[in-house]
Amino acid sequence: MIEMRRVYFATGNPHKIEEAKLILRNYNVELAHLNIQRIEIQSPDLVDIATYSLNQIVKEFKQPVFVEDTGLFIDSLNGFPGPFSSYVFKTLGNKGIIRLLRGENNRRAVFKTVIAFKESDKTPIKIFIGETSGVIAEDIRGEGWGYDPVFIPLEGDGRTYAEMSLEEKNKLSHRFKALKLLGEFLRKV
Ligand code: ITT
Repeated sequence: MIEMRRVYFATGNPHKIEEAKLILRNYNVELAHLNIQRIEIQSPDLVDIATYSLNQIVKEFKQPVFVEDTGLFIDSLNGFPGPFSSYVFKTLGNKGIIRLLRGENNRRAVFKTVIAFKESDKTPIKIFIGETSGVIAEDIRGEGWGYDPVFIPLEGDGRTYAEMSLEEKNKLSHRFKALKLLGEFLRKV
C-alpha cells in the first residue's frame, strides 16, 4: 500500500482546498485544512506576504504546513490588482475589472501563486511559484469563484477557467504549477 503523508494547508478559502486536495493526491499527499486566523501584511511581493503569514502560523503549529498567496497581474494596469487581488475582488469585482479594461487592446494578464511551506520548526521555509498567462475576457463567462469567470488561460482553448471543469483547470492553473513543485519536493524529502 502506498503511504500518504499528511500536510496542512492554512487558508480561509474552501475553493483553494478543493483544488489542492485533488492535485496533491497524485503526489501521495493527504491534504488537511488548517483554518487559523492570521494577519495578512500588505506588500508588492507575494513572497513576502506568504512568508510573513507562514511565520505566524509555525509559532503555534508544528506539523508540515503551507500557505499560498495568489494575485492576478493585469499588464495594461501595470500589474494591478496583483497583491491586492482579494480586496479588489471584494470591492470592484469582475464587473469592475471588465469596466477598467473597456476599449483596451492589451488584455494580457498573469495569475501567480506563491506557496510557502515548512516541514517542521527545524527546517527553513521553502517557496514554490506557479504562473499561468492569459487574457481578460470581454464579459463574465461561466460559473466559477474569484476571477475565474474573466480569466482565459493562453494554454487553453479559449474558455475561461470558469467554463472549464475542475480537472481541466487543475491541469494548467497557476495553483497547479506551484503545487506540482511542492508535490515533487515532498517526494524527495
Ligand atoms: P487565503 O489568503 O485565506 O488563502 P484568499 O481568498 O484571501 O484566501 P488570496 O489572497 O490568495 O486568497 O486571493 C486573492 C484573490 O484572488 C481572492 O479574491 C481570490 O478570490 C482570487 N483568486 C485566487 N486564486 C484564484 C483562482 O484560482 N481563481 C480565481 N480567483 C482566484
